[in-house]
Amino acid sequence: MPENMHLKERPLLIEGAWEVCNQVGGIYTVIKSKILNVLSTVGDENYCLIGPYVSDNVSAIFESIDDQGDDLVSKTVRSLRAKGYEVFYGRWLVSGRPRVILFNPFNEAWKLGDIKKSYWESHNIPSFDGDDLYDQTLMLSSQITDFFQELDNINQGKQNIIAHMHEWMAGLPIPEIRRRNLNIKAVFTTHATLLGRYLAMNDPEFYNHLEKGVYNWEKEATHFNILPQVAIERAAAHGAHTFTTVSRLTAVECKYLLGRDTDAIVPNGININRFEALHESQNLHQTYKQKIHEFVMGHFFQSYSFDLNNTLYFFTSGRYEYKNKGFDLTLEALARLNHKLKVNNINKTVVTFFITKKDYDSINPIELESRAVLGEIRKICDAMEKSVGERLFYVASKGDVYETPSIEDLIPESLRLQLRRTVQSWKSSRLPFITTHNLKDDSKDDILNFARQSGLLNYESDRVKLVYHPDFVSSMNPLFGIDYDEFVRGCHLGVFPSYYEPWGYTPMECVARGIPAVTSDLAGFGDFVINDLKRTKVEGIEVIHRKHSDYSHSAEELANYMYDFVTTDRRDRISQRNTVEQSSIHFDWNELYKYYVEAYNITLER
Ligand code: G6P
Ligand code: 1S3
Repeated sequence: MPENMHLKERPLLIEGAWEVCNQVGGIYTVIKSKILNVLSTVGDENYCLIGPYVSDNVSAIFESIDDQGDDLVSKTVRSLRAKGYEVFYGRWLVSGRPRVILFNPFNEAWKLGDIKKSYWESHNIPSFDGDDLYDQTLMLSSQITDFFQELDNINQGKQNIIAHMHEWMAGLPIPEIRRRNLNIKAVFTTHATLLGRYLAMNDPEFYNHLEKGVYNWEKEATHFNILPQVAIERAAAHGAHTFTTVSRLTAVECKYLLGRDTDAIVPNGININRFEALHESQNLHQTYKQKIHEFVMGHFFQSYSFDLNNTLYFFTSGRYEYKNKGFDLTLEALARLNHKLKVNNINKTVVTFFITKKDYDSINPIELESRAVLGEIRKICDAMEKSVGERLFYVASKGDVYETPSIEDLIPESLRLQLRRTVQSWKSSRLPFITTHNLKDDSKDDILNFARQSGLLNYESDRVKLVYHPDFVSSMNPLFGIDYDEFVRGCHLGVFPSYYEPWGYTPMECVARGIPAVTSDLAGFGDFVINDLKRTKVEGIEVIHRKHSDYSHSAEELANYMYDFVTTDRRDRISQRNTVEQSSIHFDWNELYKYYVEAYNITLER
C-alpha cells in the first residue's frame, strides 16, 4: 500500500449518510464508489456503514447477516436487539459488499416530539413541523446515536473508533457524541452548505458578498426558512473532531456560513474501469450514438430531417437548479452558437439534451406515437431488405449477373405502397417539441421560457436544437432505451458550467467515459483541475471562467469553445476522446482516497 494510503492505526470506521443504501444524488456516488479503497485501507472487519432503511428498492440491495460474531459491531447489534431496537444488519450488495446497519426512521415516530425537545434543550437546534425529510433525519439520528452509545459501552475504550458522518442529514449524532462524552472521534464532511446553495440561487453577488463576510447566518437561514437544518449543519461542524468538505470553494462557505475552518479537503473520486484497448471505448461511442440517432429521428424527422453524419450531441444534466447548475449559461451560449454557425455557414447540427428531473404528467403522447410509427417504418424497411436479398439471389442464381434488376423486380409493390403510406401519414408540419414530456408547470419553466424568449424553438433553419428531457435517462425509459452511462458514451460533449457546485460529478463521469466535458471555475472539480493538478488545461476538460468574469463574458467564452468544438473534424474528435479517457486517471479513488486517509490520521491524533 502506498505510504499516503497508510493509517497510523487501524480504527473501527463507521461511516454514516442519508444516502447509504438510498440513492438521492452525488453523496451516494461518493460513498459507494470508494468502498473498495476503504476496505483495502481499514479492512472489512473494521468497516461498517450506517444509514436509513427507507429506499423503495432497499430489499434488493441489502442482504441480512447474522449477529453472532465476536466483533464489536455484531456485539452492539445483538445488544440493541435485546433492548428491542429493530436493526437491519447485513451487507450492501455493491462492489466490496461492505457491512451495513440500517434503521427505519419511523420506528421512532412515537417519540419525535421528545427528540425535538431534547435537541433544542441540549444543542439549541430549533424545529418545525410538517417537513418529512427533516423529521426522518431526526428520528434516524436518534437511533444512530443510541448505536454509538452502545458501541462505546461495549468497547470500553479498547479500540479507536471513528464516526464519519456526511452532510447535515446524518450530522446530528455528532453533537450528541460530544455531549455524552463518548470515546468516539467524529469526522463531519459537508458536501455543500445549505445556506450557500440558497444564497447562490438568490444573490447574483453571492461570491463577492461571501468573502466580504456580509452574511448573518441566522438572519439568512430564518429568511429562507431553513434555520433548523442550518443549525444542525453548524452543530455537526463545530462538534466534529475533524471537519472536512469536498473542495476549496465550499471550504470558504464553511468558514463564513458555518463559522469553522475546515481541517482537510476531501475531493471526490470515481472508479475508473479502463479498457485494455482504446478502440473498445470508441466502439461503445459508436453503438450508443446510433441509439441517440434513433431517438433524434423519432423526435425531429417527423417535421424535417438533417444529416446525422454531420450532427453532434451535447448534453447537460443534474438536479434542476437552473442557475446553480449553469443551465442558464448553457442556453445563452447555445443561442450564441446557433447564430455563429448560421452566419459562418457551418453545415453542422448540434442537438443539445437537457437531462434533469422536473414534475411532469406523462411522456408527450405525440412523441411516443412518433417513435411507434418510426418503428413501423423500420419494420417495412427490414422486410424490403429481406426481399431485395432473396430476389437478388434468385436473379444471380439464374446467371443474370450483368443485368441490374429494377426496384420493381426487387421489392413487391405492396411493400413500396405500405412504406409510402406510412411515411406520408407520419410527416407533420409542426415544429419538433423542445420537451419530451408534458410538464406540470410548463408556463413557468425557466428552460422553456428561455427557448421562447430567445426564439430557439427547433426551427429547421436552426443549427442548434434543444431537447429537454425532464426525467433521468434509463433503459426502462421508452424514448432512449439506454442507461445514463450509455447515453453519455453516445454523446460528443458534456456541458456543466455551474455557478454553484461544491464538486460536480457530471463532468468527471464524462471524462471517465472518454467524452470531453466543460466545467467552471466555480465548481469544485474545475477548481481542482486548475489549482491541484496545476493545469490550466487537462485534455478534454474545459474550465469556463465564471469567478472573475461577468455572465455575458462567460457565455461568450462557452459559445466560442463550443464553436471550436463543432468545427473540429472527426479525426481530431476521435483522438481527443482517447486522450480524455487517459487523463481521467487523475480522478480515480486510487489517487484521491489519500485525502480521506489524511483526514483520519488528523483525527486519530486529536
Ligand atoms: C468511433 C468509431 C468510429 C466512428 C467515430 C465517430 O471512433 O470507432 O467508427 O467513425 O467514433 O466519431 P464522432 O465523433 O463523429 O461521433
Ligand atoms: C452535492 O450534491 P449536489 O448536486 O446537491 O454533493 C455532491 C457529492 O459531493 C457534489 O458533487 C455536488 O457538487 C453537490 O451538489
